[in-house]
Amino acid sequence: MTEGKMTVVIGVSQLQSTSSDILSICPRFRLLVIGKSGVGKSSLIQHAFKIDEVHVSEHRRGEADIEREFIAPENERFVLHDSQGFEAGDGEIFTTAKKFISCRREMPELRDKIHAVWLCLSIPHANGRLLESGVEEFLKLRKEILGNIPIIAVFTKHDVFVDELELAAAESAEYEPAVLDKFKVDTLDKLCIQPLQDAAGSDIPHATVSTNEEYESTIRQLVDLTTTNVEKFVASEAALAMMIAQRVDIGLKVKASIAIGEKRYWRGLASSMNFTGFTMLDCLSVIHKDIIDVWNFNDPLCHLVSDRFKELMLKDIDKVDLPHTAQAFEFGLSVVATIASILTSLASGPLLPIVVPLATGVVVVKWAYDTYQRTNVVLRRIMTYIVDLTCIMQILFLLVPTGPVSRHIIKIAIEGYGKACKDNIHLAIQSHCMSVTRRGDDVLDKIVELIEGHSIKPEEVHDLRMQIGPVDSKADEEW
Ligand SMILES: Nc1nc2c(ncn2[C@@H]2O[C@H](COP(=O)(O)OP(=O)(O)OP(=O)(O)O)[C@@H](O)[C@H]2O)c(=O)[nH]1
Ligand SMILES: [Mg+2]
Repeated sequence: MTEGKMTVVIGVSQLQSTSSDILSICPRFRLLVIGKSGVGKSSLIQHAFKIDEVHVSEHRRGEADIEREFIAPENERFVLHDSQGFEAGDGEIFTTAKKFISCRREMPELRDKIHAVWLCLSIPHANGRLLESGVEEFLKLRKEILGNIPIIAVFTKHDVFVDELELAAAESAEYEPAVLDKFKVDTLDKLCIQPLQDAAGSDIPHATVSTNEEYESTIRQLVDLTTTNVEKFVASEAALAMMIAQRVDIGLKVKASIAIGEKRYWRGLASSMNFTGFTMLDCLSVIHKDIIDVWNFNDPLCHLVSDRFKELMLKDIDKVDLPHTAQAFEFGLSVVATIASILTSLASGPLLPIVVPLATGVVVVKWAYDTYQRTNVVLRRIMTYIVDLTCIMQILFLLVPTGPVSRHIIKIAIEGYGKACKDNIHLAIQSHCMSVTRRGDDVLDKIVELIEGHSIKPEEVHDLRMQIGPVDSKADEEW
């Protein structure tokens, strides 16, 4: 992915993408992960940011070097510093880490500072010790060492802890699920949370995680907690960089899309700020870039910013044969049912490429070359484009959690959206735009309402992916 600023230049004025502005201040989320060898640091990073195992293992076991910037080619929006654990308070690793943090704190630019620390700790066995003396020392001095940088204590391999307790409970005679659940909470409190708070005070944030598939929500909670703390104590640009970099929480993606949209172009829509003098294609391209940047898919061939993809997005915006009344539907479920049936038909029939009808030779709809004007039709087209694209991004989030994004999968997403709910959404926008000329806030509110009303909840993602079943991420074809 390029970091160059996307600008559309006409005459002297230009359209500057909002995401580029933010990413020029903070191009990557800079995370320091501390923990002894084998605690699960690399696995955790792999799951939170969805990077390849190859790159994780390239960054080899036991060779953590805090100074080294690790940037994964399949997700360039975060940079990792990996430190070994601190066995003794005065040890060399501890001193190196303190120096490194202090040096980064001195750096003036937000992009160079550490934005958050994950201190990874193994959950000890009964009566075992949580904190080695070096870690205890670090926690006691944390405000002095870290200043405002949020630190989150992360208890790893929660699944192993749960399995062990369940096994022990199953062997004992009085096994009762409700009692067991309380026992798990109490044990974690006694072994981890209490000792942590004794050393670091009760205000230290903590999370318990596992990289096992059915525990994905634990990683999401860690990512959410980190984002909230970064927003509060570091800077909103760094929090946005985290929302962009992470690939486990669909809710944070939607939130970041809205946050970036609200900053400039969506808000300015009805007041014709910004867009005057530009073609519709220019206006939509800058909005397109903002949204694609936020979703940060692994898209090495840049399909998502290609003209062909934009053409497909533009194609049905003016479709006239919409239903008369909108049908109620649940976005996630209806999309998934449609996509599952598309996949079944692909699997059972001959391997025909999916054809999203696109008249050959017609490059872009004619109106795309018209100059922006503040009319209800133009407003409707832009609103539709924003909502459509955000919906399709959500579908891709279900289909390709790790990427890479292929044209085949993009077409499945477009077709699935088209069949499942597009007409209803277009109808809602049409009726909104039919009435009197809109004020800016009104338009913005409607876009946000439609996006939020058609958003997939983070806790639904796992089940929806199961319903879709496996997707062949290697299959590809021409547009
Ligand atoms: N059951 C279970 N195993 C895990 C979990 N996280 C990591 N592991 C396993 O624990 C081992 C060590 O994990 P890594 O992520 O390599 O640990 P690390 O902290 O990066 O270790 P170093 O690179 O040596 O510092 C691997 O075999 C992982 O598969 C987890 O949540 N549950
Ligand atoms: Mg590692």
